[in-house]
Amino acid sequence: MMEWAKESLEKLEASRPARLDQPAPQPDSAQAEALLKQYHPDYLGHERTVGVGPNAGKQKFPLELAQLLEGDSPLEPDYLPKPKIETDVLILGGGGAGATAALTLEGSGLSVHLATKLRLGDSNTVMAEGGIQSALGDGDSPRRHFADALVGGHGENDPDLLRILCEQGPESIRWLSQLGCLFDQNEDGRFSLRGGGGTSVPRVLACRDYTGLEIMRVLKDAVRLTGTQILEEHVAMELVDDGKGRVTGAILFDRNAGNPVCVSARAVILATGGSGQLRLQGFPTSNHVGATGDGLVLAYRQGCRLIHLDSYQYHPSGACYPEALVGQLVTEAIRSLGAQVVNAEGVHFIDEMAYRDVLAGAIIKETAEGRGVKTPHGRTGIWLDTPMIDLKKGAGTLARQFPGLIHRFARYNIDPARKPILIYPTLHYQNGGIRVDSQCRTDVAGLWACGEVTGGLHGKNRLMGNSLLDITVFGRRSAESVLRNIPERGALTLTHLKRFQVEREKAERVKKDGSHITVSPKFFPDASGMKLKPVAVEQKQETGSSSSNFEPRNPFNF
Ligand code: MEZ
Repeated sequence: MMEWAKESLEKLEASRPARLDQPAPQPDSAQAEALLKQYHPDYLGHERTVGVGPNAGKQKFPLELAQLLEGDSPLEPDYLPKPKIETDVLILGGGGAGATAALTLEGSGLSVHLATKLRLGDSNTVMAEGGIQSALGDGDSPRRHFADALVGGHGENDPDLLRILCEQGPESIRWLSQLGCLFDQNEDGRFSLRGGGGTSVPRVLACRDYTGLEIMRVLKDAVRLTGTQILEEHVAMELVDDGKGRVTGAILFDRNAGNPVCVSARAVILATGGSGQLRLQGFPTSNHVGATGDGLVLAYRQGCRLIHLDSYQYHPSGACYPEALVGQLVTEAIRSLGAQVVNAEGVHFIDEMAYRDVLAGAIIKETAEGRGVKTPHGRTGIWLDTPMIDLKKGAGTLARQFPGLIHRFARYNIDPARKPILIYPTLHYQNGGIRVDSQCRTDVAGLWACGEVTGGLHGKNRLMGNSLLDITVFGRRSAESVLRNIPERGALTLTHLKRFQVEREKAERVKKDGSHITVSPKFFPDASGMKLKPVAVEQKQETGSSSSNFEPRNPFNF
């Protein structure tokens, strides 16, 4: 097993007894800053401003996202939407935030449609493993939760949003439990709480290492019992507006029928999730196949400001071997239970519970400076010494606490309880997003947003377990705000597209060189081979944007 890494494995095993009780080196603030500035992908200049829209010439965006924000709609601006569906509330996105919003609207008397480009539940929510934070433990409080998340977010979190998140934590766990989520409990019947990077006390509730899957299981079943009309395999192509700056619905594309469907809605809630599948700088990702940042593009064209989108989270422990698992999450909870990060020389080079961005920078540094382990596929990672957990906590602990991990690696004859696994940072979370107020209102009337598509809450580095809480708290809050403020039905136009096009024609960058304009949103990652059917879209779509050696192998390429 892993014969190609024999020499390094021997070094790791030789250093293990000494490492067992040794404190890990903690970077001081100057070292942490240097790791970020020199190695973290956010700081390497792979970004630019955009020439059009509300953030034009101001904030920087990753190059891949900037191109999409300046992109062309798959629809012509003079396309005249005719409504096929009339509803009160249209929710775009079928993950945890969208499902929570739908559940909250049940019984309100409003008609609700929920559209998802895949199936209900296909989302980053199901990919979340390690847990959900809530200040329920002894000595904990929402204030303490707030302080931890603010420090972790480099102090850039929106304080109102963060306060709401932390205060609503305990009530959200009650709500999820009453719906049927089975969070792990101790023998005394109290919730079992784990620590996470940056949590000053144990605060993370979990369902072993499939917490998001369990939450989504419950939300999905519950939504199917409501009056919400679920439009699966309906891709959101464009938001429509009344011609005076208010969103009044959306144009979807029915992937089965192969035609557009115009929905007139009094309110639209965007819950389209993240954008890891843009694979910034060619990084692998832990994200679901649908996470292509569609909501960012749609909202931006309507005039919504975006915030902190120069900041992405590269989860330090993405699988680096075997090839089939590259990019998949190896939950932080494993590190919090004692698995150490060790380089090719057997050196435990940093505290594995350092903030995610600092730890990711440190791992990239080790590999860049030649202290990583090369896989037979040409990748380089460092060890996560998983057998340490059973040594520290007793035989069988790893398998009991992380059945998902054991099962995933067993398919490739790897037993993480016996041998360490190789990890490398994976693109995990979109820290920034659409700017919203404390009622989840965007800059544009008629349009609300919640969950990963929004920005501000997590500042520039989200702590583990705050995203599952985010979708619960703000999924509910967005729906409650819609209930209080729902507008009347409005006209359906694509006026914003004309405005956007005019603005783009005037923009300096575009005048010089229009060749970079692509069709956006992206809808599906290149490697998936999935496409929208309309000819107009296929003709305009650019191909083969990134081909770095971080890209996963195409499994169809025999
Ligand atoms: O919130 C997360 O990102 C999370 C819990 C990830 C993990 O490591 O499991």
